[in-house]
Amino acid sequence: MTAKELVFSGVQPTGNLHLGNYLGAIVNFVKLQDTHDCIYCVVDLHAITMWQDPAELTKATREVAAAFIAAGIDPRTHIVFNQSQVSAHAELAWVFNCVARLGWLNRMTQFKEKAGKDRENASVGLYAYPSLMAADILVYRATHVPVGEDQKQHLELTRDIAQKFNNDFGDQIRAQGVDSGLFFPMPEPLITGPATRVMSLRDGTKKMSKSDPSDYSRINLSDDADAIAQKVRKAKTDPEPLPSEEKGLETRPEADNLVGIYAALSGRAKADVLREFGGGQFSNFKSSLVDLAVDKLGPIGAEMKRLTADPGYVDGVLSDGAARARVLADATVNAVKDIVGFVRAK
Ligand code: AQP
Repeated sequence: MTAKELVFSGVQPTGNLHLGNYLGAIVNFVKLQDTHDCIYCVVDLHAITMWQDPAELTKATREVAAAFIAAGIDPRTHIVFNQSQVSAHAELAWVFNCVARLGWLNRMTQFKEKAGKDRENASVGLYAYPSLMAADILVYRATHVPVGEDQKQHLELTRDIAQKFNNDFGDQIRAQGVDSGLFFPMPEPLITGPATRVMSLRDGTKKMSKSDPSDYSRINLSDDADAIAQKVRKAKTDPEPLPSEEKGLETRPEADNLVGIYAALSGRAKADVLREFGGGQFSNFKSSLVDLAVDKLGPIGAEMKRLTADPGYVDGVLSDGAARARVLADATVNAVKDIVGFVRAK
């Protein structure tokens, strides 16, 4: 790792942390700890872009932090905190609201999906969400951002904002001693790992999501063995046996998803999984998938339960992480204030 490489990513405390969040994001967070300095954030400011019950928000914030730790993130070597404790995120987001263009935000598919038909009634925060996400990343001048595929467009917007800021304020940035004029780096999305897009267990064409009204659509990290077994058994399939080759999954989204989940959890390639289960009935495959999922997720769920039973410990981790994050983030915001021309006490 070069000294300049820094990883940042976040997860929203909106309840129902699921297998998609785990395989698409958290598994990669854990791996990157060995090669990078990492900052992992529970993005509570993002969560309130849609209504959150305050008591549930507090609980979900602790639950995401517990999931990070239970999955293997070390909050002493790296930084784990919740976003609202570091006000620099919101301050930089305001500057970025003034850098980003309406046309850019109008193209964001996540806003369109989440606002749905009742756009007029969506919060301004939901619309401006990508500016805040850009601030989360750039306030640490992070270079690498591990995310699921659904966040690709927001990452592109983050790069556009970084570039426009660097262009708009090039002279001032150079006057600050940054000869290249690149005050903000162009952060790279890391959309890698075993399952960048895990689909709903009820509909293989829809992303597994926290907000799906059916709990049977997802495996939650807090699910016990019985719940995992029931959900996998009830997962939608088709009447055909499993194919023996990967191309046989092309027109079978539900089968493809379950095989993908099995492959991701077992660290094997899909083709290899099909060599073992191809030609067989779904019921046998599902039994093996239940055993595997319980084996892999059970200990994480149990550790999350243990940690959330001690909110004092979790809150301590978050406030310690926030204190360390604040030092880094405040330095960036102070430099931005100087670049933009804001008067501040020195
Ligand atoms: N289905 C998924 N497959 C792979 N990765 C996923 N991620 C989310 N869903 C999947 C990744 O998980 C990280 C944290 O997501 P988030 O909580 O910040 O936001 P989200 O994408 O809005 O999560 P949900 O579950 O889809 O929530 P709702 O229902 O509110 O839309 C991100 O890196 C994301 O890519």
